Amino acid sequence: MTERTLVIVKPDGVERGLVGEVVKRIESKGYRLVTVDLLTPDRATLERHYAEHEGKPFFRPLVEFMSSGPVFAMVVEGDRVIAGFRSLAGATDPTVAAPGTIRGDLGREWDAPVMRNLVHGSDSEASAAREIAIWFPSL
Ligand code: D4T
Repeated sequence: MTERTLVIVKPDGVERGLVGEVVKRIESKGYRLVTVDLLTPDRATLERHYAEHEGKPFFRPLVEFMSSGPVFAMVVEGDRVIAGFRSLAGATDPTVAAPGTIRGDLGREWDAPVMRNLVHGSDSEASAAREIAIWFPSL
């Protein structure tokens, strides 16, 4: 089943020069880039993107961190890519993410807290549709 998902290389990943590495893993797996953008997101965009976390203690720090520098956002297409990219990314917390995953291989323990986990990937079909509309409204 061909799906689309929103993937973001977060500010820590862009700053460390890991965009190419993340794209390489996505393309090597057979997924296709539909569109990409390098941008510093504004708070309003991030508040919409992370609306489900509003009110949680990490919400404000997360929005501040995500707006602190450029991110590399992309729409990725492929067979069951929503679950597939989350499996490439690994567990949310890089300190426990399995080796072989983006967060497990590249996440650094001393970069804690957990919001500095290099990448974002949509977690369901509904989230993917919602997030793609926020980041790429013309698609
Ligand atoms: P994203 O959404 O970035 O792909 O991450 P996950 O899907 O793996 O994790 P999430 O939605 O639960 O969290 C979103 C974002 O918030 C940061 N975070 C999360 C945090 O800073 N502290 C926390 O306790 C949690 C749970 C990391 C990812």
